[in-house]
Amino acid sequence: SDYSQEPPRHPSLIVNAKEPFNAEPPRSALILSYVTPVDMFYKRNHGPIPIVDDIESYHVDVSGLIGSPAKLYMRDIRRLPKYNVTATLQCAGNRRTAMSKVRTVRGVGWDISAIGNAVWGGAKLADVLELVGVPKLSNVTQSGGKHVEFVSIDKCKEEKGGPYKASIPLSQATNPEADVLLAYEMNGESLNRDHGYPLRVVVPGVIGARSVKWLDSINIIAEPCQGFFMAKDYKMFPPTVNWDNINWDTRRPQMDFPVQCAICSLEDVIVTAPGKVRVCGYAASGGGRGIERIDISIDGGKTWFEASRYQKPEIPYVADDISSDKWAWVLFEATVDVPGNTEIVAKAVDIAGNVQPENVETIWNLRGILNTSWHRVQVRVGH
Ligand code: MTE
Ligand code: MO
Repeated sequence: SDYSQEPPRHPSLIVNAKEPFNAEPPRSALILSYVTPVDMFYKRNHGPIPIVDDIESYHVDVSGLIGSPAKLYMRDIRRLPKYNVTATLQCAGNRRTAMSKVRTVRGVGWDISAIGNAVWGGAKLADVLELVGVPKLSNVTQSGGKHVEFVSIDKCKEEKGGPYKASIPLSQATNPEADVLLAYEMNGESLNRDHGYPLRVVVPGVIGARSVKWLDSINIIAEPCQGFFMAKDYKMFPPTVNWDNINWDTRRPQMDFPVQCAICSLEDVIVTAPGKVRVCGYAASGGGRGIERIDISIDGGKTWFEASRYQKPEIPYVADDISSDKWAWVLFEATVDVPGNTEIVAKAVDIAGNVQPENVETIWNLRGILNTSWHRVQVRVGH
């Protein structure tokens, strides 16, 4: 593979793997703004960043179980109504490093910043599919299509040199309220190469792995995509499953992400004088389930109080209304008084009442995905 033409990146990103390039911002930088700046947004790749230099001839082929195949050029996609959707993208591997401390897991290590919140601009996939003859709110096409597969331009070793791919159900793809986008803008600017130029899928509320970058083609298919990242990766296994007894077919590809939160204003272990400490972070839940509240403890989880939260600042380049913010994270804040050595904990509750699990041990899995355990910070008080 050729990594000689990678785009420039912000020097303060923490690089977890160089080739393919995988990097996240320092946790303290992640919460400086509600909308994550593009250069500070985590980058998760499985191969070299493709180069699309002829935007005139660039197009998406739509085929499979539809009436007739179609070719969509950028001008066709830009002609459709444009939506700005504020959505948090989170890698299923976020917080993997902490899970690997329980027992070894396989995968790129991530601290707590494999997540970001952006305003994605583009056409709704439901409109795109309607344009090629698949009506809104379809569960199945006339020829039996039930899933929408996205195939990329990039090449990755897991696919034996083939492209990255993923699929979502047709019912989600054709539902305008699911806000699935073919996005050509990120935070009001043209998408950059790292994040999928010229066109990427954004599936709000779902693990990042399904938001295929550098879209090459769309296939309407009968069964979920059998690509590596759907069939042999990004599945959640119980703690008893190991590399000797794993049977990938027993589990569904992970789609929605569970309720999550993390403290970003403090490192895992802090040394401080007695007194006030600012506890700030993010909370998000998948499937369009917003955040109900964030609980903070300064005694390791014995007693709790509620953090204050905010979600809706003015976003200048979004004309009138953000069509919805149910896909977006909330940032939270609390100022606490630390009496002595202790553990600060944060846990979030989503609008369905789902709560984060107390311990990482109970959700340990061999791929190290979906570490959503209570986020803990050790406080050592010095004088
Ligand atoms: N799309 C392609 N074509 N290739 C990839 O490697 N990585 C996926 C997804 N889409 C990937 C991809 C994963 S695992 C995640 S978490 C998100 O993209 C990351 O998107 P970002 O790099 O824009 O943050
Ligand atoms: Mo990911």
